[in-house]
Amino acid sequence: LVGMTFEQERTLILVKPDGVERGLTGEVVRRIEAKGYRLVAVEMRTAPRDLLELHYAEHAGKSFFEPLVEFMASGPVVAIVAQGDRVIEGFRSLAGATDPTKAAPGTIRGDLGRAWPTAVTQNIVHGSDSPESAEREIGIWFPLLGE
Ligand code: RTP
Ligand code: MG
Repeated sequence: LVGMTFEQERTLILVKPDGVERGLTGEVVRRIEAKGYRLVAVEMRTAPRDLLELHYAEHAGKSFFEPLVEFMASGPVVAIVAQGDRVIEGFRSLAGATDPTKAAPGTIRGDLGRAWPTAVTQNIVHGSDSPESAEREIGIWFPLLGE
């Protein structure tokens, strides 16, 4: 392995209220671990609106912002910090496309996401989309988590 560098990254993953309600938390965690990523932190909680508005700040003003925050506050979520080699991109691959109808089979949203009666809003999981987002989101959900 001489000459190989391993980028140990961390990402913020959420099992959204639809995933928790449907009993899919274990399945999401299973896929994260089966891929070889490590769990650094796991916590179930019902997020207050102000935390969700911070988390989704980049979407403020968009048409789906209000329904999204409303939905995310509607029940408990499971917040996860996972670590591994290129885990940010890797978990986005595991999650699949935002719209469960378009998500490829083999992905969480493709295998488990329902096109009906839920909207795109309810797509089981969230995953940070860049190192900057991951650091920001981990700080929001787990402010006490060290390096
Ligand atoms: P996420 O942030 O949850 O990992 O999902 P994403 O990157 O694939 O999607 P993003 O564009 O960041 O949108 C965040 C969440 O907002 C909801 N959404 N609804 N047109 C719509 O109705 C719409 N677009 C996005 C989804 O819940 C999406 O995951
Ligand atoms: Mg996103």
